[in-house]
Amino acid sequence: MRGPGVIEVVSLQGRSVAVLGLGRAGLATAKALKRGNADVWAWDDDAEARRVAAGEGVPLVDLHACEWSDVAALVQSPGIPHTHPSPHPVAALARQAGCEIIGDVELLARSQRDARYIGITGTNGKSTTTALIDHVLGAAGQRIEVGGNIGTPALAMEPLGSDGTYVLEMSSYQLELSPSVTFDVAVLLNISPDHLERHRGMSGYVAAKKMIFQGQTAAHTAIVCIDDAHCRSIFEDLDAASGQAVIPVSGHARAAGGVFVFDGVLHDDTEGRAAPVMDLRGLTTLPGAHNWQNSAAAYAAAKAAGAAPRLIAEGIGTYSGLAHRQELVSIVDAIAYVNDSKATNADASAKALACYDNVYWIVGGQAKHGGLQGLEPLMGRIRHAFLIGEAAPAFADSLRGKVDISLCGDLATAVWRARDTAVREGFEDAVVLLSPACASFDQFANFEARGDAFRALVEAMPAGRAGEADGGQPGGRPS
Ligand code: UMA
Repeated sequence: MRGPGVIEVVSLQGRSVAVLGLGRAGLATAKALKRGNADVWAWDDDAEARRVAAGEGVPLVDLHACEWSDVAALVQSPGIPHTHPSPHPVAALARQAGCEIIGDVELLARSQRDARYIGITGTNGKSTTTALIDHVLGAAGQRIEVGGNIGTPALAMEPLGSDGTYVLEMSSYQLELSPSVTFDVAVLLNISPDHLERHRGMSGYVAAKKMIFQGQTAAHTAIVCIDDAHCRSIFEDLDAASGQAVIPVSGHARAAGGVFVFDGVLHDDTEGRAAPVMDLRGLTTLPGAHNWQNSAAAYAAAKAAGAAPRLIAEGIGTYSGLAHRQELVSIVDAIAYVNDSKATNADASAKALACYDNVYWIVGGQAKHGGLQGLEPLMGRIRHAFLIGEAAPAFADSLRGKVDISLCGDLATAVWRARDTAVREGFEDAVVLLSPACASFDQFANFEARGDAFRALVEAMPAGRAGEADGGQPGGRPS
């Protein structure tokens, strides 16, 4: 249930507020501040972004060369460094002038004080868990707005009163810029190395993730997945401090007093009965063991937010999945086509590869540090790898001798060759999987554009055995 309206940030009415970065988050911030009658000084280092912002009525001031003594706050886009590896020059000027540096979620919490807040963080799975909580609570009849790192900027959501809940995916960047946000329900999924240069190493990254629990008291709930050592230690600290309610969650092992998945069955032990709730095996929109962790965390969060267990289970069962994350695009001639374009590193691709037995794998793009490292145990699942983009020659070297490979250059060639090969080999449960383990920027604007291109190619694919559609030429494409 969604109501109409726009957020006005009135807490800075009449004050000068600097906004740095005019992407999605910054533009929404500048507009919400302007609606609340703040004196907005907005800036982006990119001339095109400034041109777009000016066209939308956002006042521009060069923040590199302005008078900082009267500025009440600097609101930064989350991706712009304010401490490490080195502070952006504008952040350095603001700090010198004693001006607070915050992000859009902080402004949301200051302006929508009556609403409830659910925050979700973790290295992997946070978008899926956020979307799942949104879906489950929405299906249970609650008034929900969903945003944050998942895509909709915090200040582009609608205003909510005490009957509403913001469900926010929180990146480590956003957590660092939200010094006074306290979540009624806070979820930490997992922690593995990521964004280390921005947090000055692993301990800084873990500390940023831990901020999801800041300010919580007995009225709040902390949900911590205990499947990795960092999160287990955070759980133990919170549990020992006995401030908020602390619920342990596991995607693969029993978690006393918490919510866990064992042998694919979701269990609820929060009332001391370890009651089986639902079988997660066979949910095609939540494939793989990594999604068991996401489902268990979403169940725990929705229950803490007051939804009935029966409605939560129904909601998990009817979840339709997120685009670009193991998204089943279509089944053509008994071959499944799966779009996992969001998998921009080997760790993310590993999770998808582990879900299928006969994979025709489209991989490549702009390689990340470590390349395909860590994927060796999954090679038995790959029938053939179709290599695209800049990374193709290096990936060919690392895959040669382990799996069959084809150098395809672009995505369209890879899709059609994968289709031909899968049809010809005739394995049961064959999957053509786009899971690139790479950034997209060498050939696409972003991972969404890459996934959309894959979807369009699959949707344009006629049924009928490969090669027959164009008169029997193997590898042929329809016009
Ligand atoms: N900019 C400068 N100076 C700089 C660097 C950047 O002016 O030195 C400007 C850029 O020109 C750009 C703007 O700052 O115009 C920032 O744009 P952006 O694309 O980085 O950010 P937004 O469009 O505002 O998107 C942000 C989040 N981006 C990042 O955290 C990098 C989005 O998360 C989020 O969905 C969106 O706000 C809405 O809340 C994306 C992301 O990549 C998905 N997140 C990272 C991740 O998931 O790993 C953390």
